[in-house]
Amino acid sequence: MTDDEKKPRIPRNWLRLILGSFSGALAGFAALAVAELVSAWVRPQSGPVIAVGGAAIDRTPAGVKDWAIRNFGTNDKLVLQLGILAVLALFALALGLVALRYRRTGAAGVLVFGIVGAAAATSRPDSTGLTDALPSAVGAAVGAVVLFLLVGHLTLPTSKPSPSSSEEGDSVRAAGWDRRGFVIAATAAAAASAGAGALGRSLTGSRGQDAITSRRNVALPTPASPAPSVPKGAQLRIPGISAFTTPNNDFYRVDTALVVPKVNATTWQLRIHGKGVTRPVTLSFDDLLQRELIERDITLTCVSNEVGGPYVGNARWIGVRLADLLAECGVKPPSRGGPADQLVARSVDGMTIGSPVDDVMDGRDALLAVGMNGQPLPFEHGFPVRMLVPGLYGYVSACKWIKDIELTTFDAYDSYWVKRKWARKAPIKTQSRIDTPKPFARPEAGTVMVGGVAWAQHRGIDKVEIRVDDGPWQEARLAAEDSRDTWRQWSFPWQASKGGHTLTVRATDRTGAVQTEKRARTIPDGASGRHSVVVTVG
Ligand SMILES: Nc1nc2c(c(=O)[nH]1)N[C@H]1C(S)=C(S)[C@@H](COP(=O)(O)O)O[C@H]1N2
Ligand SMILES: [Mo]
Repeated sequence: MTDDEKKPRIPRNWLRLILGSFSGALAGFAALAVAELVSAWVRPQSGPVIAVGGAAIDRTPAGVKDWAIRNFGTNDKLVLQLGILAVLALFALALGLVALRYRRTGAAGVLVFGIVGAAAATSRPDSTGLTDALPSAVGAAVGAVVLFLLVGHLTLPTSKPSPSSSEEGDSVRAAGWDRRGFVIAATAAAAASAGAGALGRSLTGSRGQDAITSRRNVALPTPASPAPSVPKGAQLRIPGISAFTTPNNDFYRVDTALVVPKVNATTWQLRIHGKGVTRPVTLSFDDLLQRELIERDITLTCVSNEVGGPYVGNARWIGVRLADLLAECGVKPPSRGGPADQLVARSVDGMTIGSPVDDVMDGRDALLAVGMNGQPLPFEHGFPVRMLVPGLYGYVSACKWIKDIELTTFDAYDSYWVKRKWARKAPIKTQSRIDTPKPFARPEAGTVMVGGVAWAQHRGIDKVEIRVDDGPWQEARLAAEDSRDTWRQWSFPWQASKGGHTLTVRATDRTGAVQTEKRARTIPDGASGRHSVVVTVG
């Protein structure tokens, strides 16, 4: 009796199926690992998962994108990439099974994925040419070969009986595979792929070193027009209230970039051109730093921020006044007879963001920002230069990693989000948020400090009111105002009685408009309605 007969064994057919799908998975792994290595050499953005992910983001309907941001927040990109990997894994397993029967077809199936990845990579807006196809193409070719070879060991001809037939040898041959050959080939493929993948990862990690060095070497000049210091009373000392100035690390991030662009400031350029630009220019980062810089506190808000949501932050920015620069280039706003009503900003990653020229040039502090809270812009927030226009949602004003400004018309061009059904123009809606108490908090009866923030950028906040349950609106105490371009804190000492209560907040801006109670979704031009919080007083 051999060992084989004593052990309960997986039926041979099943084992073969398992090994077949395992071969598919291994081929997929090899393809991705090799693609990772090649993309480290081409560009990290050219890898198949990043390219397909980017294409998926661009094709995601507005509603789904909003749902993803809502449910996954800044993790939306991780979830997307895991989703792509899961789909790939399923197909890889299936191709392995196909290859057991049809060896060439299975291997060719791997190539189809290479074509999809290559097509996605070369059609990305930031694609730098056909070399972007290489990671997917080379990866898929290697994956196809791996699958072909591995499955070869599982599909030995069964007709020829082995001359040196031990009992075990017979059973293995009869089932149609070469166990030793398979184990050796699979181990080699796995090890080589893991090595290629790890090498690719480490090369990608060390890429962008020039950009990192260029950021480290930035010395922000003292602004000619510094921001007045934040008034003492602007930051209330209430536990749980948002910091008046949001630290860079806590500042929300919303963008479509699966890989944060690392731009070298020393080679960065910004071109300004288009309709009515009588003196087009191309500026370097140093050109910008040598201009007169201004420093301003500006609160930025995302159009995808739901009522009570987290996508709003306030920072102290340093930058060049965009209106002055445009005027030097000969740009006139339409209100003064200029031919262009839209300013389209383009980023190095292919984003396009359109802002009304009239807003940019109406005297507000629209910036080409180079500094955020005393630091060069963090890479995540647009290093080396981004745009900001106080009073407009980010998707129509705040282009990060900017490289090009084109003057055109709203009739002639739809920017990225407008193509995806968001509004052409989107001033920030008057909003307020209760920061404390948190939803479902259980404060003790007595005085409970209610506090939060309210914003109506470029109009200013004049009043905040609180309503307890269905009671009357009661005025909250407003913190000192920093500027009408920033949010404003407020507090309300609530005499809380035992039981469940709903607190609701509303703000009034300086035009006298009261924050509407009409609920609107974020699409197409920002959420409206009133934030409320339910608490149980004990
Ligand atoms: N290049 C680029 N710039 C971009 C975006 C983007 O996806 N790509 N998103 C915009 C949106 S929708 C917002 S709300 C702000 C967010 O800026 P932050 O990530 O620095 O908070 O950036 C804007 N600028
Ligand atoms: Mo946004």
